[in-house]
Amino acid sequence: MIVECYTENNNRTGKFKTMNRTKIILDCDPGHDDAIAIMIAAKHPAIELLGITAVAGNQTLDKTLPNALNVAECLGIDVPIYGGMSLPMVRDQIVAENIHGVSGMDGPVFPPNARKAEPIHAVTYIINTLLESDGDITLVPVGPLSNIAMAMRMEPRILPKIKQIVLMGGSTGHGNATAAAEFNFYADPEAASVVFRSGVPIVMMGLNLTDQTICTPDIIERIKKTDNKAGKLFGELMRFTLETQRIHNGLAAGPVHDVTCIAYLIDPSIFEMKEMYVQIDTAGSAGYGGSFCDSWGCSKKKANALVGVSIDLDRFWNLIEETIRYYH
Ligand SMILES: [Ca+2]
Repeated sequence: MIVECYTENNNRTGKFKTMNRTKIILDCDPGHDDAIAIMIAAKHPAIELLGITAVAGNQTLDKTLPNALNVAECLGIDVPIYGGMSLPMVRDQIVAENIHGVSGMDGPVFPPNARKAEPIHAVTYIINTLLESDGDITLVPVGPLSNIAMAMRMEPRILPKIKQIVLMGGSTGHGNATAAAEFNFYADPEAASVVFRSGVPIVMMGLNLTDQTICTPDIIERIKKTDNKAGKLFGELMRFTLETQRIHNGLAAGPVHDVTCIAYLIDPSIFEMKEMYVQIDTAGSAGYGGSFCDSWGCSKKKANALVGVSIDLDRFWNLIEETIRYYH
């Protein structure tokens, strides 16, 4: 579909004057930064959000799924939402309650929500949608990769149907769940391994890049000036993680990790990327869930991922603000 995009002043932006909208399925574990990824994906004219699938991650599925429904209801986002895997493929479950709170998305308080998830499993939805597609759908997983890996294992015929996978997870360097492993990969390392060995084109936004997207108080104030429901929710979400990330991870404020995937699909020129061979450690020792990114080509193996290495933060936050202004 060809769309035209206008700024809030109804001036043609030029940048997004005409474009093919990128069809995506957003697979998430809301999650504060997941909520903002939903917010941006649902409103930016370059993205066609086909569906939202929830997975256990930052919290258990009985919390992440209602969180997704609450965000959608709050912002008037009319896309189907599906519940998926409530447990990892092999390992015991972990959650990130220290960062995201008891609800998985502490901070905003939502009114009672009558909206229900669709009556089929997220993995079934992903399989059916891909099989019926023309191979033009991008999967955007921003939580543990349980839903995506299970879909690949249940129905391998989906593999050539996936245009690409743009994911948040892993790191070229440090972890945040362990010294070696980033949380999304550590929460389901076997699923991450299935995805990275699938042969599907992968774009990886890891901690090395996403930790730079810290949402400081001045950013929160700037977004607040949008003076709409999305800007208000943004502030309620980020004020909570600003504090927990400072206490638990020593960061100056809370990063919006997952949003980098949506920003990349809207404007990849914001990012510097590098092709690498990425291998996930599933051996169960100190490196469990770690992503070994062969940035020097030591392994001589063909690259299986395009990995984010740097980001233009000014342009990134401009894009976030511009998209939030589309809400009324
Ligand atoms: Ca997430």
